[in-house]
Amino acid sequence: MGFDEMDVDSIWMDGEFVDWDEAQTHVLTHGLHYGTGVFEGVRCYETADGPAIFRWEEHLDRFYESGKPYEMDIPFEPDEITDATLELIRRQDLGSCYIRPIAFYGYEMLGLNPSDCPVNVAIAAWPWGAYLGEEALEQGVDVAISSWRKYGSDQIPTNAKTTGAYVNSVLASLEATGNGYVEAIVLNGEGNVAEGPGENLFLVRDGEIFTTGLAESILDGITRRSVIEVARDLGYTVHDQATISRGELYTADELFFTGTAAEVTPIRSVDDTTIGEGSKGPVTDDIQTTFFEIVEGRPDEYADWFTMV
Ligand code: PPE
Repeated sequence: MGFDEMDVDSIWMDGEFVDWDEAQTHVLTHGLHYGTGVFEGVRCYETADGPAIFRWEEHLDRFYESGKPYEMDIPFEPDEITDATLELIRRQDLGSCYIRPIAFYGYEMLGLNPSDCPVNVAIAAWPWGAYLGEEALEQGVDVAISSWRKYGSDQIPTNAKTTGAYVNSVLASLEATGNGYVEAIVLNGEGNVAEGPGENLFLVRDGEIFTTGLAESILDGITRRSVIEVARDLGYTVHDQATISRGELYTADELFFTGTAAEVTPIRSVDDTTIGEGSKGPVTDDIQTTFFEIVEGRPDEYADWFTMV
């Protein structure tokens, strides 16, 4: 669904709320030319006590940290970004929604060194349903190994959520969907599994859970961290710094993606090879069910994962 069809009218930009259509920038913006921006994707869930943002503090921390390698000082305090976000959700009367903060080097001059450019900051929020489709959450998705490798952290820091770096994900996504798959799995420079274009990856074997480690060229996903904790709370053994070879994917009992947008999405085939029974496996089901119970029910033991709107 395009933005035109959504009931949204405001964006917070550089300290003030502006009309959705007025949230514009110059075509000679540094970030547009060189991808020098950092962003976040955060979900707010409708709960019995009203909308609650899932793991806002963690996303906010990552937002500021993403700027560090680019020497980007975000010219607003975390409290200001928080207040703006809460107000943005309230004034648009949004319940469950997706929140997109972005900071980028702006308009002043071009040339690679952005030091003289201002840093612009914007926050938008809109309704966003299941990332890979409602059906994907139940049936699982068909994925293919991308011919595009994930860049290493010695090329572009993979723990920073940098706008320009997402061209790698765009290539993987175009290739996968062009070939009739829903999503890709991207290998790292060593040829081992990194992650999806916009998701982290989990593997289940003999009842134990594995997810690719932080040194495998992945984004340190906040859903990943949450799922690791939830799985351990459920009693599973979780290997959270695993190296997963390509071959292990095909013989896994279960595979699933995690991400803010993708939530917990089962993978039912890789390169046309059926994974497990070709449907959502029992461990994936357990974790997915618990994940949705937490984000929608906000139980006491996970209350500190939420920021009430
Ligand atoms: N890896 C990548 C490359 C990635 O982009 C995401 C999030 C994750 C892992 C999972 O991270 P986290 O959301 O903190 O659990 N991708 C975001 C952007 C998706 C988009 O299409 O845009 C997201 O899920 O919001």
